[in-house]
Amino acid sequence: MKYKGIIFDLDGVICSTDHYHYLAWKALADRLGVYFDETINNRLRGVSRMASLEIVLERSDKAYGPEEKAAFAEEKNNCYRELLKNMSPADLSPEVKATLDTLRQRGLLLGIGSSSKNTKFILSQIGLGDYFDKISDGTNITRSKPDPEVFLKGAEYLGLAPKDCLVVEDAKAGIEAAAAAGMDSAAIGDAAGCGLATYDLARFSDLLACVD
Ligand code: B16
Ligand code: MG
Repeated sequence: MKYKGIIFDLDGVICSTDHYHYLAWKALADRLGVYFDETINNRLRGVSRMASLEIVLERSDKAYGPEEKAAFAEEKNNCYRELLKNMSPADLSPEVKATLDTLRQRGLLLGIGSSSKNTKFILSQIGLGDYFDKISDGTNITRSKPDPEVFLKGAEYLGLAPKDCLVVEDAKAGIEAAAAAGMDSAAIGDAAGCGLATYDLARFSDLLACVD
């Protein structure tokens, strides 16, 4: 085996919450009279909540202080969490679940490395509440991807050296974070083709060929 563990990004890798993020940011932007569309939403992938807010407010004529910004982020998150209640185990693709099960059967440790502070809620919504061996997420980091902190903590929680971990990511910032952590990476979706990953995946199950 090339690796002892795999650290998965959550949003865009295990499941898709993009549309819910979009709807919640759009509701805030509309209330503030700020233009927002799907193209701007794509720039928020893998970016922390406060950094996402800064991107949303780029189109605003008004400057806001830290307290107003904290309130906006909370407003967006409350709306987002309401929308996440619509998620269910049907939002976990059979291909993703079967691939995870196979990786586990092969003896690999499986962890999460996500920027999201809603990781545990999302995992429980899609029926994976107790599935992963360890979770490193937005609640235990101080620096966002492309900083390697979330993956280094993930490896530490799994009890593994960085060189024994493979990261799976859909955001370029996440692939950069894996490289900065000294870990190989597999890019899927948006990040595939960025030229920085160890492997590019056309589909999730292609991961099985990367670990042999
Ligand atoms: P939250 P990931 C990221 O998750 C999302 O891709 C990004 O769009 C979001 O802003 C960020 O989590 C923070 O999420 O507001 O739930 O704390 O891709 O790193 O799993
Ligand atoms: Mg992601």
